[in-house]
Amino acid sequence: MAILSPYNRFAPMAQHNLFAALRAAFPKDLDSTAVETESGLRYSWRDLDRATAMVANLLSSLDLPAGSRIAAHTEKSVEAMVLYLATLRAGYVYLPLNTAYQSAEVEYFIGNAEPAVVVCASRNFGWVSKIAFKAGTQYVFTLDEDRTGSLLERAAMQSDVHAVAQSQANDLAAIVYTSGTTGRSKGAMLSHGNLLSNAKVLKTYWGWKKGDVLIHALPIFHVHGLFVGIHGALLNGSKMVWLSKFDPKTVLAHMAHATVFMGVPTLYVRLLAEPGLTREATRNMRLFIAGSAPLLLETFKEWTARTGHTILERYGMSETVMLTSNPYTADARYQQQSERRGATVGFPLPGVELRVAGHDDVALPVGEIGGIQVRGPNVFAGYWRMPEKTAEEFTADGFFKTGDMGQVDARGYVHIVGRSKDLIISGGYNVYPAEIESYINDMPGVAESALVGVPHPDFGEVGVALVIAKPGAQVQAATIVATLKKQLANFKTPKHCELVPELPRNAMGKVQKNLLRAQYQSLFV
Ligand code: MLC
Ligand code: AMP
Repeated sequence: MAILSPYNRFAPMAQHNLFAALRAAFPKDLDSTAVETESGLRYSWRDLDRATAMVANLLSSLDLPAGSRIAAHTEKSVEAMVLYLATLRAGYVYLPLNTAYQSAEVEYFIGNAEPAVVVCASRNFGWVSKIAFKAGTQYVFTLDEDRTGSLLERAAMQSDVHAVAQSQANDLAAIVYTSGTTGRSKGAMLSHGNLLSNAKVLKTYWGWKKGDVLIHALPIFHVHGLFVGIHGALLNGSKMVWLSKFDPKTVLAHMAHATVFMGVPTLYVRLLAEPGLTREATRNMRLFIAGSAPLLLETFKEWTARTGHTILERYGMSETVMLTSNPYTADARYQQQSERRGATVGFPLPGVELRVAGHDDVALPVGEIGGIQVRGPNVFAGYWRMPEKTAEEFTADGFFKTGDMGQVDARGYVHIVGRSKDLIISGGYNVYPAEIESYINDMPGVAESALVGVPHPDFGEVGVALVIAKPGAQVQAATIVATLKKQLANFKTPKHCELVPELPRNAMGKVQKNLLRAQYQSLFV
């Protein structure tokens, strides 16, 4: 029987730090390859361990208050992933920012989150540091794709041994900004417990196994590439083929020695345009996973016809990580259904309670359409410093209102049929119409505008802006687009802009966006 020393009378606190769990899953052979880049660089598991220790030691040496946010506005690189893992390791809170965001967007996020540390590309240091120091940030480091920058220079002076910070399951691990269901962008607060519970469920549900190799081709500013991809591979001790940017030919070339691929629907559409996508080219692959936006049934079917593989579609959100998934193998809860069905997002993941509810937040009968609401260990703690907004998005019995409309069919499959939130999902990126409209409305000569999403063969959905000019004003659509390009992330720029004499309105005077969507729906298809 173990005897506790009088100096150690309390049982050690359970460790809930997400990095500790990922580190524990590293394979025994630390010198084997953990990450391989498109340029042939190889990082061993030992490299990942040492590099995260050094960056974590650097962060720890800064004496930051507990709960400090570490913001990253950096291009995708293995070192950018190391920064994420080191932030977890040191017990701080990671704040990823898409590098497409321009100054007004970055100013909002940094002003709202007040990070203690900001890491950015050296070419952006001038304007990013100005914003950060104004918001009270203490340290701004640089990190570039070619493994240079002050972050790594400073980390190189640190020890490569670091004891992982002790974390509770409820401690914050990351804040992910999302347009949410209404209003300005909100920071979804995700805990170590949220992220780890979801990663563990997916490891089993998707049948991760020894020898799996993930092709990682998604950006790491958002939930899909940052959490689903990285946690999936690391928790399985699996190698990643790390591509800084999605390129269909490069992805195809790596399929011969990989087994798992994850992508937003646009990636599948672009791969299908490659004549090299064949059964032979995908022979070694075990699993193709799609999500972040609706996968068209025709893409799903064409993929099966071309490759013999059935895409597994799943559904998630920044606020909840993954919620539902088509089955990898038979799911005992649903009469051993093992079929991956196109145009559905499968079943609620183990531990996730999902209901389709009416206005009274009560579950509707099978087949009826209502708002999708969810509850579970993966659901976030709330929006950063927005208690009222958080309260609005939860029901009295603790379900989170996703803002997606759906139905559950008789076999238990969840179907997403639309959104109650005014949101456009373009190539897997969220575009919040109210934000774009406010920028257009502020332009000289503009009286009013409306942005609607219409079908697009490549991006799935894109924004179309309809603008009314003030009487007598000379406003050009091309000028509006060019001005937006300078002000906002490029993916938010409408793909079509048109001056119109009026907008259709209902009796209350509200713009009828459904009529506009119907009018412009064949513009690109
Ligand atoms: C680029 N452009 C886009 C765009 N991406 N426009 C609309 N929507 C997008 N998603 C713009 C470019 O700025 C350029 O404009 C023009 O379109 C053509 O660019 P491109 O070269 O074809 O784009 P590319 O760089 O190849 O990027 C396309 C892409 C990328 C699909 C690879 O958008 C991407 O990686 N998307 C994935 C997003 C993602 O990871 N989402 C997960 C969110 S998490 P111009 O005018 O400059 O020529 C989430 C939760 C969950 O949703 O469930 O997972
Ligand atoms: P985000 O706020 O970027 O996390 O985006 C989350 C939103 O993406 C969800 O609320 C859905 O509207 C959408 N989404 C994610 N996966 C799917 C999917 N498989 N099918 C349809 N929509 C999806």
